[in-house]
Amino acid sequence: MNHLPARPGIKRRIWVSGHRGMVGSAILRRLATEDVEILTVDRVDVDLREQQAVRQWVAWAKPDVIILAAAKVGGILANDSYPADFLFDNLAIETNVIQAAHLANVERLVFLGSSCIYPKFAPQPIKEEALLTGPLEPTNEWYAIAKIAGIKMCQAYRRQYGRRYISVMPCNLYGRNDNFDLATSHVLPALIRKFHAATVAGETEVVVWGTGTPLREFLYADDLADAVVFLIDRYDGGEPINCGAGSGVSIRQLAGTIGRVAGFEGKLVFDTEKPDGTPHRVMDSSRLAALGWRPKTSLEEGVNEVYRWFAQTQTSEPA
Ligand code: GFB
Repeated sequence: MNHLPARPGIKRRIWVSGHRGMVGSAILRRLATEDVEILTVDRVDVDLREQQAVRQWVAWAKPDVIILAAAKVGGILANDSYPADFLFDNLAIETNVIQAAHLANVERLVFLGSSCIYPKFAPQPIKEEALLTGPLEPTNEWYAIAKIAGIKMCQAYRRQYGRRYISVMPCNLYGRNDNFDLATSHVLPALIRKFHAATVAGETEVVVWGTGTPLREFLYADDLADAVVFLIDRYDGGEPINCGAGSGVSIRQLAGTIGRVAGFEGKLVFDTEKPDGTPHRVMDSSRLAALGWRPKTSLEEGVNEVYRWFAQTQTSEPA
């Protein structure tokens, strides 16, 4: 589906920052179906935490649109273990890219945040208005504070300079090119790795962190990519806009789904020494639905796809 019509003879230039990550790579796949010019730059050439390097790159590349998908991300344990890195890296990336966009007169910018910006006990499903109405979840408050600052950067440049920069808040995401490292990943890729390893080795147990009761909402990264491209020309407000799958599942249910996909027949063991994090986190995405966008991929379909992709990378890796 084409969302970004080009003016005759002039292609829009879109810089996807973080193009090697799960979200950025999904956005590249999505933009490949549009008549646009895609710009990317590697981390070795421009470290987004370096202000001067970012300013120079944006001034030179002259994008019409920036999609700010670059971020330091990780699961509950990584967030809890590296607060300084999550706070500094994300603040630096956001402030550098958004200010450089303004200085270079970039027309549109889409900043990607996270559902963890909302208070730990926000009423469910969480509406955009819940922002800054209560304390954050302690395991990820550093990341959340940085992402809230990114929303505020967009709002401030919009208010002071009339910049048309917007913020999109995705729920928990999963997809190809995710981080599958058990110590630092999110739950879905971790469970894909654990169930795959257990099935291949014929093990009878898989360890799931926490109590299994927390509720999360999982969106396929390719669906998010479609929403981001959709929103570039469909939304122009200062308030963040939620982008979720529409319903939540418990971690126990998620483990059941992944176990089924993997063909695992053993039992689940819950390690309650590990943190649960936010008890319930499901967003209200009716603002986005009212604009005419809905996700296409069910959790079962998405998990199937990512499981097959992951299993393939395991067999193709040299022993
Ligand atoms: O995805 P996750 O690491 O982060 O964990 P959050 C979600 C839930 O899954 C927690 C449980 O209750 C975990 O205890 N879980 C069960 C596991 N087994 C595992 C496992 O093997 N690995 C992991 N990682 N979790 C993140 C934030 O919160 O959500 C980030 O830390 C970000 O800042 C992201 O906002 C969207 O969903 O709790």
